[in-house]
Amino acid sequence: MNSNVLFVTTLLFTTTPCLAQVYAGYPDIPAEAIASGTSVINYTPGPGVVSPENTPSYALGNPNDQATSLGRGGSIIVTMAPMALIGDTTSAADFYVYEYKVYNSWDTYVSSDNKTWLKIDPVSSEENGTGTVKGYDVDSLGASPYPYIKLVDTSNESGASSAGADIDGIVIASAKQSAEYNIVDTDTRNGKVFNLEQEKTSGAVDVKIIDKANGVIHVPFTTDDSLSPVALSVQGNFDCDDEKDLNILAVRKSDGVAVNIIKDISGNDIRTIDNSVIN
Ligand SMILES: [Ca+2]
Ligand SMILES: [Ca+2]
Ligand SMILES: [Ca+2]
Repeated sequence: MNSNVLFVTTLLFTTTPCLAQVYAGYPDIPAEAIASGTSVINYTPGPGVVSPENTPSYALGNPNDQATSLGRGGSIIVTMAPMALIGDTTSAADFYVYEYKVYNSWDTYVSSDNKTWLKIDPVSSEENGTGTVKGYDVDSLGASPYPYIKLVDTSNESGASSAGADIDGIVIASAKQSAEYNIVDTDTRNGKVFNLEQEKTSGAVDVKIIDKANGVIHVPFTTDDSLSPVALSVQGNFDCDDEKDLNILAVRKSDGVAVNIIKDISGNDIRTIDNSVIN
């Protein structure tokens, strides 16, 4: 009896943290993030939004207290390539929008082709002093993958450089790969598999990380056909933290020079070595 109770307690403590994704300050979400916005397809701010709040890339990646303001009636279209949003086959939210500071309203749409847009209403909304997090369930719309998400300000707020909804990040909890890849090299570390790969159509280069539970994230190195990837090495402590860092060797197509590009597993640049100037 006692050992059963102990077992159940241990299980709860070891599994619960995996079910929540935490971004500093914001309300937690009951899901694991597997992708976030990787590129902005269109940004059309309303009047009066100026630098730095008109920086479209602030809406990409994980929420980090840097937000793109939409302005009155403004909009932004974001993709999460090489991933595409799909339903998780339940009524749980499949993606989350993080809006910074004082709440400003917006409408949310998804699209399979960047032409036909389906409006989607939130199934959850949490707010605190840092901002607002809304969750959206795409199973209610049908089963196709949605590579595009569009947000349109409805706040009617104008006159400030940060007017309108302030989009800090879009976090995807259910997604699949939207593209085909050639795998160039592979490495393993601490039970994770790291594959250096190139997308067949666009030439985009990334490192795909597969964890023990077959969870997948992609760390982009280029979004275009500018590199020929050669080799991958996964190592620690390039930037003196405990995270593993990714070192790829690639040939830069513009001048044929071999470069080492080193990023952390969140995709942040650490160092690039141009081998034509290193003897
Ligand atoms: Ca769902
Ligand atoms: Ca706001
Ligand atoms: Ca941000």
